[in-house]
Amino acid sequence: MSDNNLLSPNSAPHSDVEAIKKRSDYLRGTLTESLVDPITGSISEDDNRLMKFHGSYMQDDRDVRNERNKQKLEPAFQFMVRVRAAGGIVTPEQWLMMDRVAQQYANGTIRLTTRQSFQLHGVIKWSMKTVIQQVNEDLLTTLAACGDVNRNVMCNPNPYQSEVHEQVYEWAVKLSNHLDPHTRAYHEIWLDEEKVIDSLAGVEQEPIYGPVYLPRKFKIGIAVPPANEVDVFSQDLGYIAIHENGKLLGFNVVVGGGMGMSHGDPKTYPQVARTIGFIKPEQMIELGEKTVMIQRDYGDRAVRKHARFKYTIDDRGLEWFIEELQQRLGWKLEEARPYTFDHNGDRYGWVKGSNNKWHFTMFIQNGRVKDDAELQLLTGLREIAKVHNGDFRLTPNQNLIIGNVSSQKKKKIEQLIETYGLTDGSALSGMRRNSLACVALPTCGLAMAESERYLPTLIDKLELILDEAGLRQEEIVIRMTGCPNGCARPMLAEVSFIGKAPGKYNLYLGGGYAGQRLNKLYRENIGETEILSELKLILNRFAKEREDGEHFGDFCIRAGYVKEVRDGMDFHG
Ligand code: SRM
Ligand code: SF4
Repeated sequence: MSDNNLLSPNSAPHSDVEAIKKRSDYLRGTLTESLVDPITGSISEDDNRLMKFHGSYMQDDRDVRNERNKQKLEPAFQFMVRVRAAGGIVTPEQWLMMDRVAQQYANGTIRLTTRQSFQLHGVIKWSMKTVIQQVNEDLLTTLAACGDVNRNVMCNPNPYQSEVHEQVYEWAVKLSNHLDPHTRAYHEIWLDEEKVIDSLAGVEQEPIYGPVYLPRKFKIGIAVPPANEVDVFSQDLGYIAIHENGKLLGFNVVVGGGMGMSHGDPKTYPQVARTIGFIKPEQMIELGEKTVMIQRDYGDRAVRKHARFKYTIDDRGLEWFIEELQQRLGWKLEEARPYTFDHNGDRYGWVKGSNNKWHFTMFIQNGRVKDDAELQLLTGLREIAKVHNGDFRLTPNQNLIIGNVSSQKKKKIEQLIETYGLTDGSALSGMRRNSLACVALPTCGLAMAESERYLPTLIDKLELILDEAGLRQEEIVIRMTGCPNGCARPMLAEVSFIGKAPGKYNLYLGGGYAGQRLNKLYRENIGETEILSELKLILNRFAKEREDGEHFGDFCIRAGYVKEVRDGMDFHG
């Protein structure tokens, strides 16, 4: 237990970021000036910290970093822009806007993220204002897509399956709106709104966050059993919809999940969220608000690595949290209700919804929407968006649902799907259909190894092993990240790779198929040859010795490859 965390936030020494937030005047800093500075494509470190709250990160193209350095040029500075919509649902017009902006101002690709948001890469500083204005004109936002606030609220991406799914989505939107920051800085800096409030005189307020916002990012996801696409146990705060006979009864609440850790630092670890009780639907917003405020007041503001809500809970205890929460709410949670999860992957292909509309879930490799010699994905989706009058739904598995297609439009959309070779995943291996990779190189400044650019070719090779073992259709959840921050939630996969150095990964096994259990380190710092030989042995044995219906992650534990991890604090042990 860290002593730091038990001090009140005001008495502990604060990290530099806390000071930057404090003097930023509700996230203004000197961003306006930095953005027009013609001398450099970068912005100051202080402004870069604030920029995150506005939905963007300064990056540089790491593929050309050394070369530019040799030529004594400044790094190829560029910005990543994250665009969010609760539950990842957007209109065809919004899709077309993203497509247009990606081509005109970014690197010509759209990235669908693991939290149902969009990312654009390669935007130069001087285009940032235009990009953010265009995003807002079409009623999407970048505000709070990053930064020490509540992030995009994730939600089961299939609201059409039943009325319960629709209601849950509506709650996700309400909660998301409720937790949005109130600062007008965003509107002033990006949307040219005049500064009408004198924030320094104390008139401007952040009723939930206060002037220094949260100690760290905060994440919420809502699952509708039996599906756990949102990986509810990875969230700081998760809601699990409890429904009976088509009626939403309420939510079980889970708290204190998170993925990020550092290699070789046992004080940092991934954690699965734990259940604290059941609430009625109309109580979910108040509970969300109070939970965020508890983290605001008790989260560690001294050590950012230790500032996530999972550490606040683990240090102080779940009982402490429940008591603090109930005291602030003025009411008690009921006992958690039974439910079961049976998968965290997407269900592909066409399905008719409860509203008689059609919905097509398509596989998008690692969420990257682009045109290349093999596949005109960006163009195909653009053509679909031009005729589609339903919606697009980004899934937590980096895939896309063409949602709410009317019977009249279905034929046309089917034709376009065929013309552009878009896939429902049925011709792919079960492993590829269940794969996730984070962005990593060349844009992510924290990447230690490739991820998005490497996992597809590694799977090509693993597929040869799967074919030989008769496991091609076996659904195996496989994930890769370029570093241990866990952006593709690899610690919850049945098999995962976490980057250590170029071409080297730690191999983890034994995660739960439905995202209910963390995996465990099996081999450290290995390259492709060793990865393939290790997995060949295990997959072959799995094919021969598995029990009926047994999933790969469960087998890895039963066969003794790794120990079961019940609590994140045992992840490294
Ligand atoms: Fe993430 C940081 C990409 C989901 C944990 N994440 C980053 C940054 C911004 C790198 C940076 O700080 O410089 C990455 C930008 C890369 C790039 O070039 O685009 C990045 N994270 C992503 C995305 C795009 C991965 C993807 O391939 O889809 C996801 C965007 C989500 C969104 O739309 O909001 C993304 N990141 C996640 C998730 C998964 C989730 O939220 O469900 C996690 C693990 C869950 C969690 O938070 O515990 C995650 N990202 C991190 C962390 C570790 C936080 C920690 O607790 O220590 C960092 C590093 C940090 O914050 O300092 C990070
Ligand atoms: Fe970057 Fe690491 Fe996140 Fe991958 S997991 S996007 S390498 S921060």
